[in-house]
Amino acid sequence: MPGGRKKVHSLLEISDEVADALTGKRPVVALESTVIAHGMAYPGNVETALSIEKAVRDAGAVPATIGLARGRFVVGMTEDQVEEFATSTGIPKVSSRDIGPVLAGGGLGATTVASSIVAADLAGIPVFSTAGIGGVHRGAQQTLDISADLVQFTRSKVAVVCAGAKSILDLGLTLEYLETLGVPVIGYQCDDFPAFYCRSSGFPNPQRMDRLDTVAATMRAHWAAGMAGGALVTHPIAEPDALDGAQMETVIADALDAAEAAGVRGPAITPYLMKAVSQATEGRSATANRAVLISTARVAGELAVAYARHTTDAP
Ligand code: PSU
Ligand code: MN
Repeated sequence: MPGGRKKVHSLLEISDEVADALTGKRPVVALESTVIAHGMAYPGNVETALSIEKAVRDAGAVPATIGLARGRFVVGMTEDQVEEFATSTGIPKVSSRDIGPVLAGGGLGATTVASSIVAADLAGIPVFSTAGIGGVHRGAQQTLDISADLVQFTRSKVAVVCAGAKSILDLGLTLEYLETLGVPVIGYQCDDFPAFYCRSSGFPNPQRMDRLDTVAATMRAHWAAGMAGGALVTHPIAEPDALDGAQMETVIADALDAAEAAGVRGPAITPYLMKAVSQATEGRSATANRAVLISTARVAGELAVAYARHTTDAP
């Protein structure tokens, strides 16, 4: 569409640092803001968000934390903006379907994985990092509650680095659905699809790759073949930070019962369960959450570096 790019750019408020890196074809990692606004309590959320950014920098890439404000996607939040998202109450959680309404309304919006990769794709950032993606919820056979994150993976050309998804979800069904959607799922230096706080979900990753150069080459090949969407790159939480799978199962089962009794549904369910799990583990899950956010961001930074090198080296 003639003029289409211009329209796209008018929706982006890109920080100078991120814009410079993109112009110079240097590595950038996109980051979400739902985890800041809804995933953790203040002031830990600010400290964690800044530590995530530091992990990306330490790996040699530029972090671009994404949110919605003033009718545009902010790509590369300042520390003040991170503080604003961390402290303001009532910031809506924005998934794919909410992007248009919140852009038009002009208010703040916390981006989920789904809406963050929309912005990353528009900005030309090929790598995104999150600790846990949304997925197929337990009981989805009845509720049809399937995160729009999964569907958005078929629309945005962004590699999503994560430590799998939380076992509050049905991870077996999540992997089945990713297969149906044609999304490559790659274990980086791991056999099993990780379960966020826990190193393994018990389900194997369909692919395992031990070098990020191979992952970068796979992304390029996927896109060269005309695939519209992205890929999922999983890497587990480090052994010393990991929580015990069997113990977490009990905690999660209790949290799911409590959510049902309280009638919590829809977009509110993920934040509700995360809070309940954190309380039940007396903060141990929150500590693990911070650790896995940071370790995932480091891998994403390294992948962005490998991808930028691979792109530059390409004939
Ligand atoms: N999982 C987490 N922490 C989070 C989320 C998921 O461990 O904060 C957030 C992410 O932003 C993810 C979203 O994209 O929840 C998924 O929500 P839903 O299932 O409503 O699509
Ligand atoms: Mn849902």
